[in-house]
Formats: sequence, C-alpha cells, structure tokens
Amino acid sequence: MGLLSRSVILAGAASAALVFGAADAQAVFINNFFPSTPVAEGSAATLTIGVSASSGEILDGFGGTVTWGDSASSGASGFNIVVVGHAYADEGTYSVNFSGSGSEHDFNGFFGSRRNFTNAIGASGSITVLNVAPTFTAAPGNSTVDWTVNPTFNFTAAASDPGVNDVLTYTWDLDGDGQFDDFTGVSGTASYVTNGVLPLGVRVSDGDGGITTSSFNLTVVPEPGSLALLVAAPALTLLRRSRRR
Ligand SMILES: [Ca+2]
Ligand SMILES: [Ca+2]
Ligand SMILES: [Ca+2]
Repeated sequence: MGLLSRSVILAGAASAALVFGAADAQAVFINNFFPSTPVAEGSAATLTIGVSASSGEILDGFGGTVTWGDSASSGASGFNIVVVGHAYADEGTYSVNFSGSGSEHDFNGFFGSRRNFTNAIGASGSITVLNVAPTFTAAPGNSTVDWTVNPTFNFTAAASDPGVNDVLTYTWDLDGDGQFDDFTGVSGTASYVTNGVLPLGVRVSDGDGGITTSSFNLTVVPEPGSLALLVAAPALTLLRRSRRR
C-alpha cells in the first residue's frame, strides 16, 4: 500500500510541472559576465553580459547599469546578450559591476494566460588597464647650425599620450653625452660655439613609467673642431618658463 501511494504522488508532481509550469523556477540569471582585460589606457574596454531564463521560461530581456570603477557608468540593456564599452583615462585595476533586472514569462497551462516575472540580477568583476608610453607628434630632425653666422639652435617637441590624466615631461640631451639633463621643457634655445656633429635627443615621460626618446644629429659648422655646448641666457629664461609644463 505504501508503494502505491508513492507512485501516485510522483505522477501528480510530473503532471503539474508539465501542464502548468508552476514547479519551474521563475527567474532570469546571468550566464555570461566577461570584462575584456587587460586593456590599454585610452582604449575601449568591453564588458559582455549575457542572461538566460530558467528552464521552461521564455526570456523577454534585461537591463541595468554598469559602473566601471572610475566614477563612470553606462546603461546596458538587451535581449540575451549585450556588449558595452568604456575607455579608461589612466592605468589601474578597476572594479566593474552590473546591477539590473531581467524579465521572462510563461503561460498558465497550454491555453492559459501569460504570466510575467521580473527579478534582480547583478555581477562583478575587474578590468586591468595598462599604461601606454607617449608618442612624439613633433621632434627635431637632423639639423645644422653655423656658429659663425648664428650660433643658436631652436628646439621644440610635442607628444601625445592616450592616458588623458598623464602629465608629460620633456627632457633634453643637448651636449651629446647621452644624459637628458640639459634642459626640461617643450622648447628652448641652445647656442653652440664650437663645431662638430652632436648626437642629441629629447625624451618624454608620462610620469607612469612610459618613456619615449627621439634622437637627432646637430651638425655645427665650420668643421672640424672640438665639441662644446653653451646654453645662452635666452635659453635659461625659457628653461624656467617651461619647467611647469
Ligand atoms: Ca597613465
Ligand atoms: Ca601614458
Ligand atoms: Ca646631456
């Protein structure tokens, strides 16, 4: 008799699940949460979010807000998968969070009424953003100065960096000793009173470890002769003005 009762109960449970769907979990859940990492500063990181409805339910969609961990946020909504993007201004490790809700429905019996369900969904992760070295957009090429006519060499450089928070510092090797210790700033003037070919350069640093160097030769004529550098008074004035950049 006990065995018979158990069989009846099992049959009843199976019938209820098939006809009414009431035994199903009514829920939307996140099945894909994929932040692209690492990513370069200034480039768009992406976050892929995918959702499913539980077995027996029909997904209607989802929506919510992504917080990127740097005070920025984005809306994210779609049917079963969305990809949202965000460019970070500087390197670091950022916590990424999605919070929202998902909707699905089923039907109350084969010819029954539609039943809608909505529940909260959320997930978290992190994105690592890497520093990118600056790139020169302008720098001196090989040049010649004739100190018997005009001994001054006017130099200037410019660079860009995808890290919009990065502050660029320019340092110069103007005496050819390989040390970028002769001038700090975007532009200035140096005067040369002896002749020869000097291998010079400018270096730009973003303060986050990104350093780029551009080299050039300065030929001082007439040749031949010994090499020396004289930074004239106007250049020293420019040096002080430029240090804050
Ligand atoms: Ca940076
Ligand atoms: Ca940078
Ligand atoms: Ca030097």
